[in-house]
Amino acid sequence: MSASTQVIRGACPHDCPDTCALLTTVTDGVAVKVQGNPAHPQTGGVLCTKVSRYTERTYHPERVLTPLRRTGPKGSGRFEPVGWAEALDDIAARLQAIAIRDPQAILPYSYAGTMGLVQGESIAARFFHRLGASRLDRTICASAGAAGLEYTLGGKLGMRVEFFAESRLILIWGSNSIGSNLHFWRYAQEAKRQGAKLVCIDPRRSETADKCHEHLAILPGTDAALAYALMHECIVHGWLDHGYIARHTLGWPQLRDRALEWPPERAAAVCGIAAEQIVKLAQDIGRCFERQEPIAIRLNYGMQRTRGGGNAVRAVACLPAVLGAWRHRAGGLLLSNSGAFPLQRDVLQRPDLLQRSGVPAPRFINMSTIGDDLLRPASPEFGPRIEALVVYNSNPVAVAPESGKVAAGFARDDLFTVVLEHFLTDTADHADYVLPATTQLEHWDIHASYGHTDVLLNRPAIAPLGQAWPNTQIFRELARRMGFDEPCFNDDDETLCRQAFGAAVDFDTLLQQGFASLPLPDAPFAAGGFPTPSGKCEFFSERLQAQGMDGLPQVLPNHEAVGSDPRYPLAMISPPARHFLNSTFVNVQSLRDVEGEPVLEMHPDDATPRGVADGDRVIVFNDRGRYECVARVGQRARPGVVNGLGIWWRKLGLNGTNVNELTHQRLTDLGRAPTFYDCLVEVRRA
Ligand SMILES: Nc1nc2c(c(=O)[nH]1)N[C@H]1C(S)=C(S)[C@@H](COP(=O)(O)OP(=O)(O)OC[C@H]3O[C@@H](n4cnc5c(=O)[nH]c(N)nc54)[C@H](O)[C@@H]3O)O[C@H]1N2
Ligand SMILES: Nc1nc2c(c(=O)[nH]1)N[C@H]1C(S)=C(S)[C@@H](COP(=O)(O)OP(=O)(O)OC[C@H]3O[C@@H](n4cnc5c(=O)[nH]c(N)nc54)[C@H](O)[C@@H]3O)O[C@H]1N2
Ligand code: SF4
Ligand SMILES: [Mo]
Repeated sequence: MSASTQVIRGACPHDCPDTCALLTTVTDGVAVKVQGNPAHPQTGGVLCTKVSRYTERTYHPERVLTPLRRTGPKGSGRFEPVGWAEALDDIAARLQAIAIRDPQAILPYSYAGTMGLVQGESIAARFFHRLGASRLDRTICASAGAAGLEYTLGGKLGMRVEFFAESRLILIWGSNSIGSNLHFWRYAQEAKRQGAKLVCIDPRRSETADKCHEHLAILPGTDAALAYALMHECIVHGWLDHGYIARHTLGWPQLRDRALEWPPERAAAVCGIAAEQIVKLAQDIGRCFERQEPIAIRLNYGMQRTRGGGNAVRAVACLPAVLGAWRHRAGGLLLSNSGAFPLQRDVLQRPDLLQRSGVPAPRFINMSTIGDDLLRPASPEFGPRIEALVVYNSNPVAVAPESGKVAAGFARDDLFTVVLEHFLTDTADHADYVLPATTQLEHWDIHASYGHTDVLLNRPAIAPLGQAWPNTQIFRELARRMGFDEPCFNDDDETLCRQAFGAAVDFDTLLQQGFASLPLPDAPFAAGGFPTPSGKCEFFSERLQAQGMDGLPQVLPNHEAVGSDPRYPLAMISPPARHFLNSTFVNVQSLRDVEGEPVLEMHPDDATPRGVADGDRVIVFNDRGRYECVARVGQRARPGVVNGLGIWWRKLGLNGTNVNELTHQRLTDLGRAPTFYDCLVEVRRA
């Protein structure tokens, strides 16, 4: 290694449960290679293909490297370079003018472009709190499942991912682990080598389903019915841990009665699969139960994007308690462990600053209905019309549902829009100003994880490219111009990293090795101790009942259930393409080359009667819009369901739209989340 070569420890910033530890090799100030840190057990020295190409993204010739001001119509993507001072002075003045009338007419829009706690919601949150802007209800991904867990287990807590390697039966439920949770899949494979059985529950025959022993290709949104039928079989056959149920659960008699209404035949009709498949899975569960072998469920967010998503998570989350699976560290369930992190959110985000804004409790705007909300006039219920948007870490024009309306909202001439970005995305194309942000290789950050239980530190590996600034610096400079003189706006990024967990995580360990494991028990609920009001796993939720809802997990039909509209006979789901991460990486040529074109997977039973052959260009449509893509006819799709793999940039698609042109803005039962996979369409040849 030459004297000018260094290796810098970092963390993958992407919205992925794996939160890998990175090692970036820097030669003469240039990042030449990004690898997985072999010292971090969860990463094991391995990265996914996407992030192995990180330098290609960082040094992409189309990176935005100076502030830009719009010169063409909104959406045209025509801009001119402008200096930082000029851009920030103008932005501050424009926001100030709106804030004087009503700061709630200003809305921040952000999500998980980076999962970093510092470049995510730290100075930005302080800024918008101090301003009194509308608050964003961040629901676009996980809030239905989060609510389902919260009402059942008491929080986003579950099995430690590493112990899946010791499980004997693993249900991979609503997750394409090979594509979106690769490091979990390594543990599942280890278990498989030790003789475990793997079962995939997914409407799509995903890459993961290919590699499991069994695949239950249920219709989207029917998971609760399946969970109840499995409970039915456990009750009928006596595969019940009576001791665990008695000591650590609430509402068993009611749950038992409800489950007995769901024999496998009834559930099979709802799920669109053979009853034998359900019976067989129940027998696998029963066999493990009788041998006292650990049974584990890797639940993931793919199964909570339909109307009943929250209740479906509740129903599935009851199973491990019924079986007493939590007694073993390799048994139970994992959806997310993010509740295990001792994050000092209020220290980072300073919601107390709302008191200084003059608007102590600004309204919430649900990010999943941004299409409608941008087009909504002022009214007593809604409040002021949205006059300004500040977007960072997100690409709503591509990722939010019913994107025709989102794009129409962003195209409003009377809307003032600022976008902090790396690239001219579909969203940035609609901005009045685009501000160049640094990437993970160029800034400090600190990370929790939703798939493992380690904290990771990210140190900058290279200097910011061009004139790019970290999000934090952009908001610090805006705060100064708005006259916000609270000392917390001077905190630098390393200080913010230290504030995130305070004394709860040893910062020296992070500085030295790049990661630190939380001190957690091996089996979180082996002896109960659920953080619910009752301290038990709540099969029956009095909190939900008090809100006028069913206290038990419900089986809810989709908003757009199959058969409910003869014009649109096909259900469409839109799970991620493996080589993109949401809409990130779509503009990285080597990854786009692998994905080829926007694809719709169809079963031959649906393709043949429509005269669609493999490789044909097709139009997918419903009342909301049309999306052109290429049909891939084969066994990945089950009959009656088409898979429109996401999430392409609209402008890189075949007709300037993407799959969200077809999705709608109706929400889930719990958690106010979008229902991307609850969508009816029809398909014809282009
Ligand atoms: N490569 C890659 N990795 C990613 C992402 C990405 O875009 N690309 N996205 C990241 C993000 S933001 C998230 S939230 C996580 C998501 O993590 P996961 O939820 O594990 O992600 P997916 O791979 O989308 O798996 C969802 C699976 O659910 C299936 N599915 C759809 N509807 C239903 C249903 O009603 N019931 C059941 N049982 N299954 C259903 C889909 O066919 C799909 O195979 O992944 C993260 N990782
Ligand atoms: N149809 C359909 N729609 C979906 C989904 C689906 O499965 N199907 N999945 C949904 C899910 S699970 C999610 S989580 C959302 C994801 O939606 P988003 O969170 O909006 O994710 P991305 O599309 O990856 O866009 C993130 C943007 O942040 C930018 N970015 C990254 N790091 C930084 C930074 O440090 N600073 C700044 N300023 N910008 C940065 C990236 O360049 C990128 O353009 O999409 C949802 N939309
Ligand atoms: S996207 Fe996921 S698997 Fe890939 S490097 Fe990042 S954390 Fe690891
Ligand atoms: Mo997500």
